[in-house]
Amino acid sequence: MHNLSAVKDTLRAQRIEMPSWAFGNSGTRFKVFPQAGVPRSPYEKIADAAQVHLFTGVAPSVALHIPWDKTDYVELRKVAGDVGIELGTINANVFQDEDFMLGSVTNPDAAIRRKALDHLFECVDVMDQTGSRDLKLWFSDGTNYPGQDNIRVRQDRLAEALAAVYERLADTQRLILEYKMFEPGFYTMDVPDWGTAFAHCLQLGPRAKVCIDTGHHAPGTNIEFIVAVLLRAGKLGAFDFNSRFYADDDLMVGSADPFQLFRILFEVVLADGLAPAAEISFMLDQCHNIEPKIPAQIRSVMNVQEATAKALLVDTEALAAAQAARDVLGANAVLMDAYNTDVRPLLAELRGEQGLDVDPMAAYLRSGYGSVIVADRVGGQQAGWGA
Ligand code: PSV
Ligand code: MN
Repeated sequence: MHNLSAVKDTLRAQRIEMPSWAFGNSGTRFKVFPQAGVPRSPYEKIADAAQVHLFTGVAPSVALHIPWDKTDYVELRKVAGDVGIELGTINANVFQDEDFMLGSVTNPDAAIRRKALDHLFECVDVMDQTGSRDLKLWFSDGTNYPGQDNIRVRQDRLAEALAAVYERLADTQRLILEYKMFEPGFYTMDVPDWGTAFAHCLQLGPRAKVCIDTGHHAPGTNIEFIVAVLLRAGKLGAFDFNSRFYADDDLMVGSADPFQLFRILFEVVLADGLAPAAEISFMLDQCHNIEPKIPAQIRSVMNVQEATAKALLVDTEALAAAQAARDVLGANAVLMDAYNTDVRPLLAELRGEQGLDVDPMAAYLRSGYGSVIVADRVGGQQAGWGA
C-alpha cells in the first residue's frame, strides 16, 4: 500500500518549468493567428508565467530562448524574482539565421560553424547572468537528400562543437542535448534519436545529459522505455513535455495520450526521478496556436500533476508481488488501477492545504487577469517565433 501523505509530499514538492515562448504567438508554417493581450517583451512573458505559478503553486521557473528573449538578463532576473519566478533553462537558437540553411555546428563551412559556436558561447554567458543550471541544445542540422553531405563527418563536427561548449560550462552547469527524428531535415537529422544524443553525452562527461521531447519520435515509439534506459544510465537530464497526434504537434501535454504521460511518469517514479537529487528538469515545450495561452499552461501543469499523482499511486509492492508470481494480468491490473483512479479530489485537497484555490483554472478565469492584459497591451510588437 502507498503512503498517502508521502504521495502528497512528493506532489507538493514537484516543480514544472514553463517555456517563455508558450506565452507568445505561435502557429504553423501556414499561419500564425495573433491573440489579443499577448506579451510584447520577456518581462510580460514573465508576468504571465507568474500567473500560472500563482494559481498552481508548482511552476516557479521559466525557460528562456535566445535570442527570442534577448534583454538585460540581470534586470529580467531581478524583476522575475520580485514575482516569484526564477529564470530556468537557456535554450539556444541556431535554427533561424539565414546562414544556417545547411546546418549550424555541422555546416560544411567552417566560418558558419564558428558563428554557431559563438552563439552557443553567448548562451553560456547568458546562463551566468540568469543563474541558470542548464543549457539546452537542439540542432535543426541535417540533410534533405542522400549524398548531400557526409553523415560521419557531420557527426565529427557536432562532437567538436559540443566538446567546446561543454568545456566552457562552469562545474555547476549542464549541457542538455535534445534529439528529434525529423524536421526540418527530412532525410537525416544530425541528432535524430536518443541513441545519438546518449553517445555524444557519454563522450562529453557527467554534466552532459539527454532531453526527451515527447513529440520528437516516430509514431508508436515506446517513450517510457527510453525514459527507463536513460534513467538507468543516469543520463536523463530533462523532459520537453507536449502532446502529438502525428508529428511535433506541440499540443498541451497529456491532451493526446494521457496514458502515455502516466507510463512515462511511472518510470520516473520507479527510479526516484522526482527527487530533487535526480536533477531532472520537467519542462513544458508547447505552442498554443488556437487556445488562450495562460489557461493552456495552467491546464498543462495540471495534466502533469494528475499523471504524476496516478504514477505515485501505483501499488509498487503489489506490482512486485504480481511480477514475482509471473501474474501477467495481475501486474497489469495493479498499474491500471492507479491509472483509472480519479486523482482530482486528492489534488484539490492538496491545493486547499497549501492555501491555493482548489481549482486553478476557475480561479485564474475569475481573476480577470486575461481581460486586463487585453486592455493594457495595445500597440507594440507581440512576441512570437523570431520576435
Ligand atoms: C524543436 O522542435 C524544439 O522542440 C526545441 O526544443 C526548440 O527549442 C523548440 O522546439 C522551439 O519551440
Ligand atoms: Mn523541445
